[in-house]
Amino acid sequence: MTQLSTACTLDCPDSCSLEVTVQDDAVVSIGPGPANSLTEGFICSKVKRFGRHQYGVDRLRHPLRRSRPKSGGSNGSDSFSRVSWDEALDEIAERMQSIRQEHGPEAIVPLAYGGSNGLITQDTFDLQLFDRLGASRVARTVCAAPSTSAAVGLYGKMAGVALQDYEHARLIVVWGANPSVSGIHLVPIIRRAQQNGARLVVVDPRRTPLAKKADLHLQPRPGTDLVLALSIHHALFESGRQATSFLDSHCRGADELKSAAANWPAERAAEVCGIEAELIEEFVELYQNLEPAVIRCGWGVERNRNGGSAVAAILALPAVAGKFGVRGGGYTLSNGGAWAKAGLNAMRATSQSRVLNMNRMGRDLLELDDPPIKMLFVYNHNPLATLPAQATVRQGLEREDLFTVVFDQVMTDTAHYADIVLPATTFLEHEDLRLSYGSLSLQRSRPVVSPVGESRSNVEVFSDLLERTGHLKAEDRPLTDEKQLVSWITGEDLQPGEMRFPPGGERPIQFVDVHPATTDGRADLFPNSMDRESNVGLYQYIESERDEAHPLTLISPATEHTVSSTFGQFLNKAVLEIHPVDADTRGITSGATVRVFNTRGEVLCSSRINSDLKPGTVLIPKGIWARSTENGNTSNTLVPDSLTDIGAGACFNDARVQVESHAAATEGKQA
Ligand SMILES: Nc1nc2c(c(=O)[nH]1)N[C@H]1C(S)=C(S)[C@@H](COP(=O)(O)OP(=O)(O)OC[C@H]3O[C@@H](n4cnc5c(=O)[nH]c(N)nc54)[C@H](O)[C@@H]3O)O[C@H]1N2
Ligand SMILES: Nc1nc2c(c(=O)[nH]1)N[C@H]1C(S)=C(S)[C@@H](COP(=O)(O)OP(=O)(O)OC[C@H]3O[C@@H](n4cnc5c(=O)[nH]c(N)nc54)[C@H](O)[C@@H]3O)O[C@H]1N2
Ligand SMILES: [Mo]
Repeated sequence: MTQLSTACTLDCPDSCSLEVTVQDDAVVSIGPGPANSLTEGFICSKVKRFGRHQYGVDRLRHPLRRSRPKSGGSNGSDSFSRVSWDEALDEIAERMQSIRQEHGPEAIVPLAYGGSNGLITQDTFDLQLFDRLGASRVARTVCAAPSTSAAVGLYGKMAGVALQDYEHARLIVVWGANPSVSGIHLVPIIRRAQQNGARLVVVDPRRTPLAKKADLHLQPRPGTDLVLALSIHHALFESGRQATSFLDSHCRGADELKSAAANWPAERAAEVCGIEAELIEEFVELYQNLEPAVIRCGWGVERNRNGGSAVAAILALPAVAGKFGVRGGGYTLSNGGAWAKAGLNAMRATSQSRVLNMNRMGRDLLELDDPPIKMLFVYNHNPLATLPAQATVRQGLEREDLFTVVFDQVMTDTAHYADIVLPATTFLEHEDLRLSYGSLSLQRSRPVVSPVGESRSNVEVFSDLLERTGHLKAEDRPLTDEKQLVSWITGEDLQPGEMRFPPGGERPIQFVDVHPATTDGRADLFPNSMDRESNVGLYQYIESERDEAHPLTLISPATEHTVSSTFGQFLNKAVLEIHPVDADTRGITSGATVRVFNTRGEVLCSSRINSDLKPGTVLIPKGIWARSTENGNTSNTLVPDSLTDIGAGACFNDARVQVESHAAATEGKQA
């Protein structure tokens, strides 16, 4: 048995360092490694059990070619037959050439998101291939697009407070984040801070595990955070408690923010948010008086029509209240931007081809002309499970005249609609470099075992396709060796088990060690670019229309069982969570099969009554697969493909639905 150090690349802020025990070229066990101080000697149960993903029945072991039509319930592995890599890649390369000739290069669309990929398996030879072909480009907006707009606009993506430094805070605000599942290493740090006397505030429409431990829980209606944040600004400005000297010397745009906030005195805000005005005042008192104070802004805030403005208003709070400049004070969102000046090499694209928003991919597959999409190359992504407007995505994938390649580790819901399926390696079988967006670290992830079956890495496959399409250049060749690619990107040898930190260090203090990367180095509390991008203007609240037929708001946050849709193959039945009051009025009992519906479609699944939800809000988890519901539809069937105010992001938590017991629905139809 050997123990090998590596790092987890899955889409999670924590980026754990790992120790993998290997015997006879197989993974025996996976545990925490010592390198990343955030890992603190424990890892999540999903990665501990990664072996079942690596060696499970759903793992793809060789290339497959479709042998039956896509539509008409042809779903299933029996629609495919095994082919060799050469046959598969030749066919793909030929199709690329012929589609390019007949329809133009933009008829080819690379569909990737890459949340669980590092600097080796995303935006290297894949980027070169599609760039040199002149394929359409895809805006990766399914996550973090509105938050990124806000973080760039206000602070030029300044590095955030290190999660380890939350231990120094006297006040911790967890706003629209659920670290108990989505980044578990923050939880013991918060617990220790609380033991040392820190206060905890949680802002979330449901009573999350941390909300249960909080001193104050604000439970706003989904999508109303903008109003809540502005009312806090208003209270600070109105009572003269804003940090005037900090605003004068380090910020711009405070006056514009102040006047937008003036629309939201606590009483009016409380009504829109569905919370008591006294609770807003209590928040203001805590935030004003306690120091250091830190806000962990999560991604639950951004996924609605007000998402961009809401994140911006939250990120502006530490500036207005004067919370920067001390260890454990300020905010944390994504720390990805901390690496901007780290001197890492990257492959670059030059093509000016059209850009498609992935949140509209279903619509684009069905409607786009000039040219229509003729080839979809899916990798690092499971669009049928994770994109909005699922019915249109599925209809698009069903097009017989669309040539679809799905390159994945397992037979995903999307892969069932492929013409060619290619088996991919996992992070235990290939090289990667993980830039963490939570802990401030760059780590090397490396193959600890040989690939399962005939699976190949992204670098192997995309460089091979460059070769087959005649686009591989002489200077590319050395870098097709993944180890050389690692050295080229890092500019030195980063060994497995080592850590590298960005210029501001592992635990930077905001406005001391790191500063806004805006043009004048000031925080911009009212970025004009954001104001221009929004139809209504920055910090202007967009009310949701009343929809009597669909009065409930569906949210679909992360759960402990999956990482996005990864590991969804292991889930049994998905459940809809509903508040007892909403269940009662609909005659729904716990465990009953329910029909959750709106004009986009319906989900049939089991139900669970949960008083932790805010009444009027229901929940179906993110990332479930078709097999987990009665009718194969998941939350994304009900999610609109409307876009956020700023950043063109997805509105996952802005779906309006109705719920009825399935028994009632069937009786209704019979009557
Ligand atoms: N186990 C696990 N970990 C993950 C992931 C996973 O799928 N599973 N996904 C990873 C990825 S891709 C991401 S982006 C992060 C996301 O991690 P988080 O930032 O935690 O985001 P979400 O899980 O989307 O939602 C967080 C919370 O926002 C609440 N929420 C929903 N709507 C609103 C709203 O309008 N306002 C407020 N204030 N709260 C709201 C939800 O109830 C939820 O508790 O986690 C990463 N980590
Ligand atoms: N309803 C709802 N939907 C959501 C969300 C929500 O809150 N609600 N959240 C959204 C968020 S935050 C995100 S980030 C997206 C993520 O959505 P996706 O980008 O679709 O992420 P995953 O579902 O993890 O799918 C990634 C796929 O890539 C494969 N893969 C991993 N590594 C490699 C590799 O090296 N090579 C190849 N070829 N394949 C690889 C994995 O096996 C997996 O099937 O989902 C979004 N979808
Ligand atoms: Mo995400």
